[in-house]
Amino acid sequence: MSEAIISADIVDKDNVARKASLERDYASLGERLDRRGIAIDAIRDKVEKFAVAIPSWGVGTGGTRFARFPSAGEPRDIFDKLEDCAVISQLTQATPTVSLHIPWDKADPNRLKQAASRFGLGFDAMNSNTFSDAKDQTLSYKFGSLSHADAGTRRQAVEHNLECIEIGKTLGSKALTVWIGDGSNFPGQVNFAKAFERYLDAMRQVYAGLPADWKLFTEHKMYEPAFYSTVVQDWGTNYIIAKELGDKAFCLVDLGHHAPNVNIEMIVSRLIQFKKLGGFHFNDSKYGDDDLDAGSIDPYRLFLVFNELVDAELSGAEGFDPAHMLDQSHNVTDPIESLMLSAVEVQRAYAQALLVDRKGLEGFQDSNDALMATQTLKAAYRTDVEPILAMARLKTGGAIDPVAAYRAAGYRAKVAAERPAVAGGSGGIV
Ligand SMILES: [Mn+2]
Repeated sequence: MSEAIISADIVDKDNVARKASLERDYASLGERLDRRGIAIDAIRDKVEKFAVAIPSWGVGTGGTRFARFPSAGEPRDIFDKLEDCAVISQLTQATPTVSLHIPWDKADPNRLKQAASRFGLGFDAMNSNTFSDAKDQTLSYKFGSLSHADAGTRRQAVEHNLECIEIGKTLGSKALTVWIGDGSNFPGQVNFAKAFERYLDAMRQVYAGLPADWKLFTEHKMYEPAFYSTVVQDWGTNYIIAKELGDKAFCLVDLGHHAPNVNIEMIVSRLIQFKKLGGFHFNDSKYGDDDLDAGSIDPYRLFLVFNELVDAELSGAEGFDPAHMLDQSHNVTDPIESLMLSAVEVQRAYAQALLVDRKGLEGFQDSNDALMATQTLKAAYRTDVEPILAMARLKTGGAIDPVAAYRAAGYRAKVAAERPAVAGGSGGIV
């Protein structure tokens, strides 16, 4: 039995006050879905099993590009972060794993494992960091890491990634995510082909260190911190990387790492079709890599991504098993509340996508009925699935209203008293 950080009495009290209304809403939605030939309990069962990993860096308050505004009760280290992640997991019952970032979260792996298992948490993909210089690092990544012109710097970056794998092996992680900031700010600064060849060569060495049952995820991003060229800039380059490295290499899609208006759901479809979709960093954005809460700006896009995922799931696409992770960090909300709501939004998109009349859609596509095809998607998207999500949480021991239960528990005020403010800390824009 894992330890609950928020008192069960507080969660129960809040749930009791909401339960009767929820049951009525669930029954009413069930009746309407039944008319569409959908069994609500089957959807709820799938939602219960859906999980998304919390990024350790997400529970700290991120800065803006220009400044950092610390909040009360921020986690001081990875052990505080794990406690915050445990709160999110307890109340949403949707986030059983944490994705670590090394060296930000570096600690004795056995202690980390022990701390996580106390709360019933596991570890998702390990994340390496060669986009900033760690304290006491010999060679700087100012001009790149895995694609650096200097062989010694590349070697150091490879060794860091191998170290992340070693730590992850003790923790029970099964994947390494690599995102690099390598690129250039001026035309002529780097030779595109040579830089990419150096990157591939370095990544082959990382891949060689991967255990047999692990996956390697590479994350593309069109720009930033480099603004003229980026070595792993888009899904095309990412696909080449995954193909070059081998069967354990896959592409990771961070929703914020594309130009505005790019058709991300179509990229997702292509990667599924050619068996190279590794997983996601879910977040939302208005302009660039804004790292806002999932579904906060364009929930329809999130739904359309899940429409592709559910299509693959239901058609039994070979090798289809994407990793779901959140990746967000900003400055104006309580990160625990934002992460809980993001996890719920990702679940919501999944539940809505499960409601799509796929047989009907196929018929409209085959008969070129564009209007009815798009209305078929809209009918699923417009369905308020909140009673399904809330019932799934209630059934698995979570909170009907996670934010209300969290606020009733006064967790932030409690940790603010226990955790003195620290200077620095690690935010993240990855
Ligand atoms: Mn990311």
